[in-house]
Amino acid sequence: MTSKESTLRSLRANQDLIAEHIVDQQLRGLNFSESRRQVSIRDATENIRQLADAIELESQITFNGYIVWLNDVLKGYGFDQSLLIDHLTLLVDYIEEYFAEDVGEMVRTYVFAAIAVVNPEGQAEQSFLENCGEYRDYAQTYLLALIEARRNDAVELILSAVNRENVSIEDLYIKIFTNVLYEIGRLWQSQRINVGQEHFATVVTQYIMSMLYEKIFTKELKTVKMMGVCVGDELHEIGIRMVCDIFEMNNWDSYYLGANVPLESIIGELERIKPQVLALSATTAHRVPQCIEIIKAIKVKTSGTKIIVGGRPFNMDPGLWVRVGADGHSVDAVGAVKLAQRLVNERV
Ligand code: B12
Repeated sequence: MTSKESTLRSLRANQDLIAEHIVDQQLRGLNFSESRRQVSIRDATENIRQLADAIELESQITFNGYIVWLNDVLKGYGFDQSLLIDHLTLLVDYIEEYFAEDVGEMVRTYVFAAIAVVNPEGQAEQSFLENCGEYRDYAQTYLLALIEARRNDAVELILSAVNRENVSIEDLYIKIFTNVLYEIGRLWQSQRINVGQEHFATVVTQYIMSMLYEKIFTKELKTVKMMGVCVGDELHEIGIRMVCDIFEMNNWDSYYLGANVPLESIIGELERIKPQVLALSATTAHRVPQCIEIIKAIKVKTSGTKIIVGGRPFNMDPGLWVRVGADGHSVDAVGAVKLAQRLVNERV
């Protein structure tokens, strides 16, 4: 067995035990209720799961991203960074003491590299609206309307931008909506807005996307088809919906399946619709191992469909798409269309 295999086996088989041990070490002498202890054990188990996923994917970058994110979340709750560092150090100490030497070494490497990138001030200070370019004012006004629950203002702003100011749907999706939603996530992560505000922003954005459908879907005859779906139990579906819409606008017939589609149904739909390209989307690194399973199964059952992947973990770790067995990756929806076109042309 390789070091990677034995580390994965050790972490996955013992995650509850390890989590319980480090939480008890960390809470020793403090006055914590049993229910609070159980919540801490659940959170610690999640950290071990994320570590194991990163080791499986050979992606230090996604584990670093997770720890930086966790640090910001804890900071939002008023916890000092030392809490997280102590927690991670206890994890390494425990693994080194009770598991094989190569397992301890691998865990130490991943965990200490992640600790090294955690910034004491938190990483969440730069606004995503900085990436909006000439659309910064629209994005700022839209964000504020969403946060203040002014739905009609938000809708009117965007419809007027598209219908009267000629803002293209590509720019609206990628420069305005994507950055505003990332910013919503950042504000939620640092406890500056609540879950309700985040959900409201999502729903209003989806509502406006539906209002634009007559501009996206035309009756033209199209010769190439693509299908878009989220992997496994990934619920973040707006990114892949944007990808499908942009394909549709670029003379592809798009089949948007959304989230929570069982593997057998994906395969069934591939056999029925026969798209040239399948676009898989993952937002949380935790779902990337499921992506590997899906790609493996599809390549066995169907042939000829090119599989492209995208979403947060693939944008963070530029080599990840190769390790999951995909045919390509692009950071956004416009790039996805160019990539798919290239892959389809390569086949002929
Ligand atoms: C809206 C939202 C939700 C909604 C999703 C609703 C829906 N119907 O989609 C709900 C409430 C369900 C949700 C739930 C959760 N969320 Co959430 N969510 C978000 C938020 C704010 C926006 C997501 C979004 O729509 N982004 C905009 C789209 C357009 O961006 P995108 O997906 O990256 O897509 C672009 C590219 O990546 C690319 N692309 C996407 N897919 C593909 C595919 C291909 C093939 C290609 C080529 C390109 C491509 O194209 C798109 C644009 O061009 C993000 C913040 C963020 N940074 O994204 C957090 C965020 C992703 N969520 C987060 C978390 C933690 C969660 C939960 C775990 C919370 C919880 N405790 O329950 C759950 C997990 C649910 C699950 N099982 O998946 C974290 C993830 C942190 C991490 N370390 O992984 C984030 C980053 C928030 C944060 N900053 O803390 N969430």
